[in-house]
Amino acid sequence: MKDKVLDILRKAGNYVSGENICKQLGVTRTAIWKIINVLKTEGYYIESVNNKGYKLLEIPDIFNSCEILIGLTTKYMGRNHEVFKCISSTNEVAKQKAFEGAVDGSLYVAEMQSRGKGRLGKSWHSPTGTGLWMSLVLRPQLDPEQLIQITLVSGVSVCQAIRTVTGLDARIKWPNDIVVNGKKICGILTEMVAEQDCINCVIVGIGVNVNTPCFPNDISDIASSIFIESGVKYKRVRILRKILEILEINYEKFIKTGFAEDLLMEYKDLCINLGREVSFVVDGKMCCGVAKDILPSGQLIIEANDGKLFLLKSGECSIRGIYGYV
Ligand code: BT5
Repeated sequence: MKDKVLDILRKAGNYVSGENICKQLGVTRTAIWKIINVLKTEGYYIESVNNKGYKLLEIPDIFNSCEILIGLTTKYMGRNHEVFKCISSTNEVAKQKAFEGAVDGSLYVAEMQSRGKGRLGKSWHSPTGTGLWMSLVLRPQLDPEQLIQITLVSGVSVCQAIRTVTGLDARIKWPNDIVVNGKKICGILTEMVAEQDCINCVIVGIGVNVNTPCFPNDISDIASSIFIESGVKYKRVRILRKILEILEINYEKFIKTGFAEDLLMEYKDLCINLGREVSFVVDGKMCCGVAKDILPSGQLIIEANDGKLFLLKSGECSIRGIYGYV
């Protein structure tokens, strides 16, 4: 009912009388008054004027089903969703839900994560109200070694979504960081739930610093946000919807034609590693070289300073000049 009232106010764009809303929804004026009050406590700015009715003046920067679905053009990506105020990690929730049978494209989003995680046990700073912390359950038929390709497909999709909504020159740092002006504004953590030789499902966890005004000391040199880089505050749900839309298109392309064609080209166009001096770790040893290319498998080819070629599947690859590597 709340969504229906919101829908009427949104479509009207002007005052709608309580009586009119009652007629459309077949409920009493007291019921409408109560719903309007709930919406106001959620942050919707609704003006009530005698003899005119209600007018929606401002929509808050929150996640709820109505805001996620409004104007969303996807067929299935994000259509099944759940929003949490505070949760340990959306990836953990998504894994549990996947285990319970969550459908392809199910979305879990939180206002705040108490134990947001990065790769290899690292933590992800996920404060309340300013970032987009989301995880998707995908159920592709893939071999485990194709996990890296899904990571790259997600990376290219998130990067394209941020570019489309904000106009920022967002780039990808192989494999999974989205970077603006040399600082990380987004990280992606893909995890798989596998059975024997095939992937049962993939959890794609995406963390975007949208309106974050500042960061704790330990990451303030490497992290940034869309707000810091653009000076503009964006509704986080706008970025969420665009990610869902672009990811669905790219995911379907990936399922039909694989990663090797268009998606690889698009990824390379946005990737900042290529042709740059990088440092990387092989068998526990730090090496330096130049990133040469990305293979259709998703692996990064690096020519080390002694001429040896290395293929990286995952892990760290620092680029000279960004994140403090000089
Ligand atoms: C990542 O790991 O970049 C993947 C981050 C994925 C986060 C999302 S949020 C929704 C979903 N639920 C989760 O629990 N996780 C996913 P990695 O490449 O390992 O980078 C981690 C490193 O980035 C940390 O060690 C810090 O140095 C830095 N970092 C931590 N929080 C950050 C932030 N908010 N912005 C930028 N950098 C951050």
